[in-house]
Amino acid sequence: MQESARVAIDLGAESCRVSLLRWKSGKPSIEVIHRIPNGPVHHGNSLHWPIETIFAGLEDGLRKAAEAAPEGIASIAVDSWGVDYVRLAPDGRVLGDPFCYRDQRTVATKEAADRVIPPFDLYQRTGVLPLRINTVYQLLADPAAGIDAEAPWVMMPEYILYRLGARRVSEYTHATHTGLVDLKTGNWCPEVFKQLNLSLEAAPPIVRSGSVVGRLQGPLASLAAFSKTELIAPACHDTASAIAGIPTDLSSTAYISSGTWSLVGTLTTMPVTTRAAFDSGYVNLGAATGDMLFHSVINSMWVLKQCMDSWAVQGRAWKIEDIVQQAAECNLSIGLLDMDAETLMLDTDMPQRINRELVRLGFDAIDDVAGNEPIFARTIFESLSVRYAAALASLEKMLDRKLTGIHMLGGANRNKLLVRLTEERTGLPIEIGQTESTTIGNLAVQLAASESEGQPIKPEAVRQWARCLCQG
Ligand code: LRH
Repeated sequence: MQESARVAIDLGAESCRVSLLRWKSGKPSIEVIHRIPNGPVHHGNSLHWPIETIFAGLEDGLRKAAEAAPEGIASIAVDSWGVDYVRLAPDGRVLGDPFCYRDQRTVATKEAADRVIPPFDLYQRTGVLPLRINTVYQLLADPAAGIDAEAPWVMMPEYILYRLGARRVSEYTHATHTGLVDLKTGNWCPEVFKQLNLSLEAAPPIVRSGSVVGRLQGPLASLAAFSKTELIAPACHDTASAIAGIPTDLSSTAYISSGTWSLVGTLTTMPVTTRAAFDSGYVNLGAATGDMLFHSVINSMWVLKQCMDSWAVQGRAWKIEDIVQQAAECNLSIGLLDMDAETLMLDTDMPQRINRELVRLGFDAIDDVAGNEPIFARTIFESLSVRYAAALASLEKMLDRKLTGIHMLGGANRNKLLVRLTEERTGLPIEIGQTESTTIGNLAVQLAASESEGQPIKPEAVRQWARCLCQG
């Protein structure tokens, strides 16, 4: 009998993908069967995710997958960017489009929370750097937006699973990014909920990566390929999935997962919550395989994508490959940006934001006219590589460990210029990993979960499946 297929859904801030794994003569073949463009949308002054459009697109993708896999689909798992969530009405429907983490509503709630729990205290308890985008500050902002603070919530990928028929859960790796999980117990931290006056009852129960959380239900379940389909919580945080998709040992290697954000760090066996780690901007997040992701969260391709969107509106559209190539050729270095600047995290008018930042830092502004776009791109890549190098230098110091190389994955892998600049600035060789490492990690966890028969997934099993899928 032919082995069953599997589906990995990866929600990205720029595109959502439905990928299908099939087995051909015992060899894996993974195909992105459907892609839905994505991006935050404005509702008046606030920024949201178009959840119904996303879900309808995913249903189309699942129908395509069912058609392409007559052998049957054993499981579906969903991951996404971290921190965003959906609030539910008593009948299980969504209470409006979920907020996007970039919305500015959390500026005030973070300041208020910091007055109740000093950021370093919260860091020591949860391992999470108090980033404005974190779920904790968003939950606190809901009442001001007229949202019932007692309404149950569920993170985005777990919501998609829930809507497909799963129970409401919060997967461990993803839960750790909320800023509400106790490092010691791996469960919600009741003291933090209490101190911040957040409802613990509204939070879903935490489950391990690789938990079977239900069976596909609803109209799609009537399709033959979906007659026995389980719903699995993979590492629902996409970065944790991407790291689970790396088949090699990371003990002396750093990772850079580069996309809308760049995550620069390594795996650690124990959390590191020293003052130095806090000051260097390092977070401790759950990994699918039991250890911790210890990395810096750096604003990244968002800045270029926002510039490109704004140029496109003015009839100056660029393809990413072309702008990267021309940026590599233009040797003009105008200045270096502080990639952590709050203004570069926001949307709209990015070229002007960049120029204001350059001037603030004592550099010349770049004339925002046709032909100068590669100079903007070059400035962003130069600044990113400098930021990567600084993050890795502090990592070596904190862990007292010499790094021997960098494993780079994600969209920017196609960006030879950024790879070259990073090698130059860090002095470390870069091994280019899989562009779709998140999908590989998602599928590897599904496969490990299916053979673990309800027991916790084994790290070696995840690595073995990742190796198998990478070779396919
Ligand atoms: C990358 C990512 C990252 C988070 C950010 C919100 O997609 O999940 O790990 O910090 O989105």
